[in-house]
Amino acid sequence: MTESLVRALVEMQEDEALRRAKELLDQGSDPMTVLEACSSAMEEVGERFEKGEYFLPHLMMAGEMLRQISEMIKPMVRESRSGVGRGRVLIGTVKGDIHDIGKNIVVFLLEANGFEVRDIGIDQPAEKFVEAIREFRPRVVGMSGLLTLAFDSMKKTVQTIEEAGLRNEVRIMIGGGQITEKVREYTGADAWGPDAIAGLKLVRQWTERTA
Ligand code: B12
Repeated sequence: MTESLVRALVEMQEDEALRRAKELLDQGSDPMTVLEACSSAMEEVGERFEKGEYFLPHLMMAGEMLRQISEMIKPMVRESRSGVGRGRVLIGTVKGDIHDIGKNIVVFLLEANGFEVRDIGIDQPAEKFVEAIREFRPRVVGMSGLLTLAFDSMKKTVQTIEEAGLRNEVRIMIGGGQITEKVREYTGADAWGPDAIAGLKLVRQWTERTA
């Protein structure tokens, strides 16, 4: 069902990709399945980039197609899952990294489920996370990063939160394409999530337990 969407994304056929995504959604496909298909297409785009077959403009085009598909999905997720103020989550992409499509998906899924989210954006240094924790007082802090260099930024951010005396006040989750349990251990975060739904589950678990 989703193969033609994946193909169109990988082959950079923007109109066809958007048309196919809309068709799938109109036919009642689960928005999360459509997003998963997009992610697997991005894997292949990334691989072509690594092999030197694709270049930066291809990554940019891929990002743009994905952004537009996320925009299509947003209202559907909002419609299907509603909730009331359940807790605060602070989220941002760590220093040195400007990827934000995945983070934005995490944000809209959390908001759709009734969490109050403050998104501090991309390329955010550790100090900005600390500043925002002091101001916003979230239960959960989420850090996103797709580059391998983001691992060090995440580690530094966890350390800085600890040095600021705020580590016991928040649970920290990390996520982004290359994150694994090993990376989580390295950074000192409490948990990691492979996708937005995993992020939502963590936030639910943490806010219910301490509520
Ligand atoms: C689109 C794209 C871009 C776009 C990003 C646009 C944007 N607004 O985000 C642009 C063109 C800007 C870009 C730039 C670069 N990119 Co780029 N990019 C990609 C690409 C193709 C797709 C990323 C994406 O959006 N995926 C889809 C989303 C939905 O997936 P996701 O982000 O992983 O998010 C999901 C989960 O991970 C999770 N998640 C995400 N965050 C969080 C947070 C929490 C808390 C939780 C729980 C879960 C979670 O939930 C999301 C939804 O399910 C990837 C390839 C790939 N395999 O990912 C390369 C990739 C990430 N890029 C790469 C590179 C090298 C670059 C550049 C350095 C290229 C260059 N030479 O300039 C620059 C870096 C700029 C910088 N400083 O950050 C490499 C990274 C390699 C590495 N080991 O570090 C990749 C892996 C490509 C590759 N295979 O070589 N890129």
